[in-house]
Amino acid sequence: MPKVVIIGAGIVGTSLADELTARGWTDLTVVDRGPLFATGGSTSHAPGLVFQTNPSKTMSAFARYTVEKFRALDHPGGWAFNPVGGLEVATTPERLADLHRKAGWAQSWGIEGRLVTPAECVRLHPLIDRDRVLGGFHTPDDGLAKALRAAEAQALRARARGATFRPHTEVLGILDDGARVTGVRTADGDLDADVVVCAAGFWGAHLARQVGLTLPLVPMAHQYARTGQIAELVGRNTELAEAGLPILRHQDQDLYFREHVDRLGIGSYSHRPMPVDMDTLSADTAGEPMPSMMPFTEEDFAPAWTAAADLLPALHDSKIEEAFNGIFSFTPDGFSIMGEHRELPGFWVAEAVWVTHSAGVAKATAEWIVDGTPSIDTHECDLYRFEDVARSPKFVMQTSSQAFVEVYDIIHPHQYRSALRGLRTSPFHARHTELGAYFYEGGGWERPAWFESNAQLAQRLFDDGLAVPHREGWAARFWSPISVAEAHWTREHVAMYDMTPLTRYEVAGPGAAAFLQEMTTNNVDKSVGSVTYTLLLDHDGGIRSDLTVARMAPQTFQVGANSPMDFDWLSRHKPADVTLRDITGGTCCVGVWGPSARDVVAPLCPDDLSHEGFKYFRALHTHLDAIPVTMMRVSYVGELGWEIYASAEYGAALWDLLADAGAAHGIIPAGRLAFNSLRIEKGYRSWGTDMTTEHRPAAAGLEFAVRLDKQAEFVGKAALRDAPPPASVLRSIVFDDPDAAVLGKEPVSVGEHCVGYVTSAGYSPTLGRTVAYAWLPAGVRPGDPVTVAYRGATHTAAVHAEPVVDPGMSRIKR
Ligand code: FAD
Ligand code: THG
Repeated sequence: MPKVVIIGAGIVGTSLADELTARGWTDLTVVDRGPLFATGGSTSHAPGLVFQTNPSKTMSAFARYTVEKFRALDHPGGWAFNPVGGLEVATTPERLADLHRKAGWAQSWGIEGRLVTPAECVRLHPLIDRDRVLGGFHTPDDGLAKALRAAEAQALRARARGATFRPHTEVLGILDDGARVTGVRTADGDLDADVVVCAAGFWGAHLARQVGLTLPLVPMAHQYARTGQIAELVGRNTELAEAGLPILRHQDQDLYFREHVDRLGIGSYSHRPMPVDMDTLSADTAGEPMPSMMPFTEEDFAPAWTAAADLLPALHDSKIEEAFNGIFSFTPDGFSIMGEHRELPGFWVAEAVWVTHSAGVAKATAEWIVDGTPSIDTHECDLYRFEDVARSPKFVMQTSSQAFVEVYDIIHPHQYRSALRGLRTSPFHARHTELGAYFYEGGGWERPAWFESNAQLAQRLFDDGLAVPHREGWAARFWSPISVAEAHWTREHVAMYDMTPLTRYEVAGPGAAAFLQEMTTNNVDKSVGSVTYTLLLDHDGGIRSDLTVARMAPQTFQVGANSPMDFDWLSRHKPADVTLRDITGGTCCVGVWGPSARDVVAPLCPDDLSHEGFKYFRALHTHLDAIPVTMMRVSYVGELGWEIYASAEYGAALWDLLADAGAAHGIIPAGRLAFNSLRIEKGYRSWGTDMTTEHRPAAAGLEFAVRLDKQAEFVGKAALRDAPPPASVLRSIVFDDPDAAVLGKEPVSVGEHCVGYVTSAGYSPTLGRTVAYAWLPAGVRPGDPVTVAYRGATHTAAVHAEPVVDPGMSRIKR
């Protein structure tokens, strides 16, 4: 049986000890630098509010599991979870509208919740000033976690199964034998281990750095205060129950509230970000009750107090009695950090986890460690989701501070970071700027969303009758009708797209072909010049990514991938006779697509670009004019044309060459919005949004990329053989109203019942309607009507046969 050491006996470490021992891994020791179980970490003072609704399906599922588990925990001291319910109030019209979006997420992810009137808000929480609120969102299954009791109850279960808990044992170092982790060093001596899990809370980044691992988290102070006795609360709660009113959020003022018997606790995110300097932590917290508590800074709390009393007038007769600046972890994207150190097998992290998600994260981590694959999609929390640039101290600090400031803000799904822009630009960036590109940010890259230079063309097309949806407000943000014209023009003429940010690797060496055969689902061991669409699966057959694999030489492949997690996955499995190199940054790519693409490119190329001379899904090293390029006849937008790659130094010349040659054919630059609309109407999925490890190929409509008859025993093959038919499948739906827009994650209903949710959506220039992908029960068939709830409106739509556009492939294969 493997020997496990868990560093940290907070809510994460104890929950993980429970989950691992429950799976039979009972040779387990949990060490903590503090006493048990009030260790002095963040868990020791967490007020324990658990709001389950989250834009992320995974985070909501983590929270749901935490609630379910804590409700059933036994502790002699009393409850570990008090299901008082949750209430969020809106005091602005924007927030009220946004509560509809939240209600949508709740419905999509299966959390009970409903919108309530101001009168109902007051009925649920009588301290609320009726005149302040415009409405609320009530979630009856939310509530309070008693974090310390939950930690102890889980620890006791683990101990009963054989686990040991060692207080006052600080881990000073991580031990390894050059290949794997072998244990930890403490002041009391070394502890052997095959698996070490860092669950050290905000101290974790410090520990991980010792083994060369950057955990992008920032310990931040966050203010929490308790009032004196409040007359209106006297007699409402017993000491044991502590609370009866729902936990309350007032996000317009960055505040949350809970009862402590006859007092109120108030948490505030309205203050400046207060990152904690770990080098001076001991000095800064000297004299405080715990090492995770900084002295209270009253002036930072003043506006919060005023705003709190505005909402809850009973506070006017009260004052703050105790308060502190508590420390916990913030990450650049608000997600936790989970996974195994690639360079030091056996060293795992479960970091930046709220009490809310703790049991869910622990369960997934235990499954990952014991079974090799978590049963839930964890990609948003993956340790290796960060681009290199996102690991710099400056980036981590700035984006995590931003995440703190925005924690209760209304964030549009297309809203991109404003700080630290311009870090990664393609060689076409100067041209894009001249052309009036509106830039989105993705993976650190500047990506044109549309081009103002196309405004006149768009106007002309609209004047000539091209339909354009009427969008205003939320759906019109980070959007432009120009994108409709760009998409339409691509289908009618030709456009050029910056594909530089598309992640690409070179996989080379004597073992390259065999390696890719073993890692992916399709047959990639084909002739030089072949391109194959193929999938990376996990061991359960869940989709980890979709790739294009181009064989450029007998032992050299170019792989088009999706995220740094693909690099991580391939690296972990790579044999010694294969090299893997990320070539994204040193190269650039422009997609030239549309019916006139050949007319633009062929005259520049010495090779035969005819349909027969350069077939669909083939690749070629060649030249365009004097520029060395690799061309791939692949089109994510579903048109005739090529992805044209070059070494980065040729980029500017390549763009100008294509723009000049294309002028006679009306070539335009086009952006991500058009790109996205076209790929959706063409039926192409986007990994991470439309499908994840939660889905097997058949469910996602990607079985065509799986060759079960392939000789290689590729990763996931066995699981697919045994897989039952999928219960839900990814479908295309088309909205009836030409102006209907959805943005993703909206609940989809058949009749009265919510049966699924939207993943991504775009306005189809071909149909003049929004087309979306949605996960739906397998029994819901093309032609069936559905409804989609969008911020309080209900849109009707119908399931459509796929692909919606060009099922015969006549646009591409000509
Ligand atoms: P911790 O509880 O900090 O546990 C980590 C443990 O590791 C500590 O016990 C520490 O002593 C130990 N350790 C560290 N380094 C070492 C070492 N080298 N050797 C041995 N042991 C070590 N979350 C919610 O979900 N809802 C809330 O309402 C909520 N409110 C909050 C309010 C405040 C004021 C604060 C500060 C946080 C709040 N949180 C809330 C966040 C929540 O408290 C934390 O995210 C959570 O407790 C983290 O749990 P953990 O087990 O990862 O960390
Ligand atoms: N270009 C390249 N690589 C990529 C992408 C890309 N890798 C990541 C991501 N995008 C992969 N996604 C897709 C999705 C669909 C297609 C290509 C990449 C595609 N599909 C054809 C179809 O379904 O009709 C495949 C047909 C076939 O298998 O022959 O073209 O954009 N380089």
